[in-house]
Amino acid sequence: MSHILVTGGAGFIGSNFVRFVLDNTAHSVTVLDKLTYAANTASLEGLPASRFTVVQGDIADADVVDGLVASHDAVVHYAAESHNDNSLDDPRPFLDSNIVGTYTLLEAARRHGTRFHHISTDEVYGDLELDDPNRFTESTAYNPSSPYSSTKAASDLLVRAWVRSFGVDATISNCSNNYGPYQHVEKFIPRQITNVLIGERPKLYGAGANVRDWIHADDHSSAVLTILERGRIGETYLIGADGEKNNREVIELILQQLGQPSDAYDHVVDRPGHDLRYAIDSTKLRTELGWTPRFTNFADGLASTIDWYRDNRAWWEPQKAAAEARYQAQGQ
Ligand code: NAD
Ligand code: TDX
Repeated sequence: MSHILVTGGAGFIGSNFVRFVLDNTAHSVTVLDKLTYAANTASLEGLPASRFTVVQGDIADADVVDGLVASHDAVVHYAAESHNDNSLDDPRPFLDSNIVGTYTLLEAARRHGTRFHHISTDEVYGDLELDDPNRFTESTAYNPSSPYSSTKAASDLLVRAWVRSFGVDATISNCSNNYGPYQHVEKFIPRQITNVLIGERPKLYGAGANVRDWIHADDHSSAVLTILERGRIGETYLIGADGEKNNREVIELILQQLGQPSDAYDHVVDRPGHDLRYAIDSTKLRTELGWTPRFTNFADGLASTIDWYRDNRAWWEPQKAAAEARYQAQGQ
């Protein structure tokens, strides 16, 4: 049995991993989270107090980080500023949390010999043409586009350097777009579901031909636990579930599943520098570690996500007005 420190555990994917670990293992978990606008402690309600604690703190605060890293067997590092649109508006918090925060954690892992797993994104590889037969693999060259993805790329490179130069016991995973319950309403899928639920029209950036490779957050969590337990130190694993869909298809499916006409959405101003397509080849993770996703039908996973937002208005309603005010200021 291990004590795992989960940074960013009050966010969307971090809280999913915390629930997954507590449900499926005997490990105990401490969450370290700054509780930014993106966090929601309601996502962690009802977890067993004997195996679970939350510490509010900044991963860039070396004093807080040192004691926690010293007293845990492993760090799983999710904490980050995560939203591309916000990074276009104000990049600075992305540098502080994603780069300096990761550096601070790595230094503590180095001092204390603590196992470290770094959570990253497929966006570090830039984007693909719609008709490119290739998908991203572990050997694709880094080519990030946005302030967000460039800070995530920087953090990955720091981890690789700390493995090679200082012998830190680290692994990295780069995952595609996640969906599921507990995702902040600023993100694409929950924004459109909650728009329909409050009588607003969904908002599609540009023509909506951009492709994202969707994976359910539960499948991301099972992959991360697999890598934490059996991954080879120093290795990178790509996580994906063959879920490519363009944004227009996703909006139309959401509208259909909510009983609306499938053209009842608005086109709004496109994201500057908008990546065209992401696509993951997860062969290494599947063949080397035997991982497979459980959610292989996107329409079914989306339907259960819609049910969750319909049944959990108290979780998302307090975020909605502020998120939409930010979009309105950007013409989106
Ligand atoms: P999120 O925005 O929902 O959650 C991020 C959490 O990190 C929040 O709880 C926030 O309070 C916390 N945090 C931010 N800065 C912090 C700091 N300085 N110190 C401590 N805590 C801090 O994000 P998410 O979608 O759950 O993403 C989690 C991780 O997964 C990120 O590293 C992101 O890059 C990566 N990722 C996300 C996706 C996706 O589709 N959402 C896909 C691949 C990878
Ligand atoms: O209202 C919208 N309309 C729209 O068309 C919003 C919010 C988004 N979009 C488009 C932009 C993207 O093509 O939908 C797609 C998905 O957008 P986001 O949810 O903002 O995700 P993305 O930019 O793809 O990044 C996500 O996946 C990779 C996460 O936010 C990142 O943290 C992760 O690294």
